[in-house]
Amino acid sequence: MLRLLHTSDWHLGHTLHELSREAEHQAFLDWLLDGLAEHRVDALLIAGDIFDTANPSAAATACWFRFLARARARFPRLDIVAIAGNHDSAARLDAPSPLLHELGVRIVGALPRLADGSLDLDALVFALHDAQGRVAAWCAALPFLRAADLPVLADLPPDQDPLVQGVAELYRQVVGAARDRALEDQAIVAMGHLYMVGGQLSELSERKVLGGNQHALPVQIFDPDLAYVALGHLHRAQPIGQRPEVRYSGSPIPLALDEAGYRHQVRLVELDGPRLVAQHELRVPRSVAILRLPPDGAAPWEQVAPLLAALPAARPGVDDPTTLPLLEVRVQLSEPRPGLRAEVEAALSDRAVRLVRLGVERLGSGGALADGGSTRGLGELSEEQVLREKWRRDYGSEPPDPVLACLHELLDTLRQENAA
Ligand SMILES: [Mn+2]
Repeated sequence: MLRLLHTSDWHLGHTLHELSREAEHQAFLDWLLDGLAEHRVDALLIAGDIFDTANPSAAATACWFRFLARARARFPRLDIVAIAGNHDSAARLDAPSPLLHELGVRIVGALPRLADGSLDLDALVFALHDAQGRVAAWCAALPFLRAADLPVLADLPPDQDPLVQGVAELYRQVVGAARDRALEDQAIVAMGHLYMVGGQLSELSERKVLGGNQHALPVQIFDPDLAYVALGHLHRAQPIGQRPEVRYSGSPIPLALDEAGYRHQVRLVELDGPRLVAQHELRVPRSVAILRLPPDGAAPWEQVAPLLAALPAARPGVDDPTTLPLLEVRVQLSEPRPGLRAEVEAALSDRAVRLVRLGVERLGSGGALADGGSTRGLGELSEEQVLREKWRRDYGSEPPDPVLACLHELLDTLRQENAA
């Protein structure tokens, strides 16, 4: 029996509308270490996007190394394999490899090649060991692939996409090398950071991938003899192509406000001999709450204000400011309210929350003046007509008289100044 724990898309160093996620990441990593013990995990697979940016902060880098050091100290026999995602700098992830290799941590940042240009398969295929220290599986790991990583395939039929076939060819080579090494009772596991056909995006938080991998890849690039495929890139956990063994684990913490209602997880995978026998979702506890008020979408300020007033009061000196709930406020406007942000901030000044976003919804269609039916140019409209049109678009109503009076007063002043 071999127990794998599959996770991805940690995005260490992530900020949500400029608020640090350090406390959430730390809580996740503490929970993960305990989970590795509780579930007697033999191998930890981290399928890319370890960091949020190619140039992670010192704090994010320290968090990564601290995790690896603690995992190694606590679980001397745990196999750890991590690949680069599209957010990671491959070179930066690889840099400490000589040191980490000595600690039994396998990192695949850039695609490693030998002097003759062929893949360095020994740097892409790793033995995974069971609790008795026997090799129980082989892991074929490819990092996020860029267009320049892909082989140029001669004689490709015109109906075949060269990028898709290039990725498929690399998996053929690396999985083939794992097969060459595997005995009959040893499983083969693959890892990748890519966008698969049929994958469900979390609307706001996955960066559109560049070059070769903006193409969604068909699930057939993974042969049916693979016991499990640990994928990264999509932030919601899901199997692909009705193949329960081809899986995204999703990210462990919410990376966008629209993930507030989604339960983040890591995957616990059990292999027996060459076969997958069970997999479980391990839900990651939410260490920092995400609140959206009102919960069902924007409402007029008069309805939102009491909701904010009802939030728990701040307890200075008692609350840990880094773990206070993150709050999105959604207000519907039927007319301009220039002081809204100040009003919201004042309402929250003594509440135990952190404002991440103030969303404003206007009642009108919100289109630009040029959209819409009118074929008249701006020069053919009077100033008042422009204001009326714009107001209708934004608020779905006619501007109130005092606003129109203000406009005419302003125009009179301008005309007098021009005449003088
Ligand atoms: Mn990601």
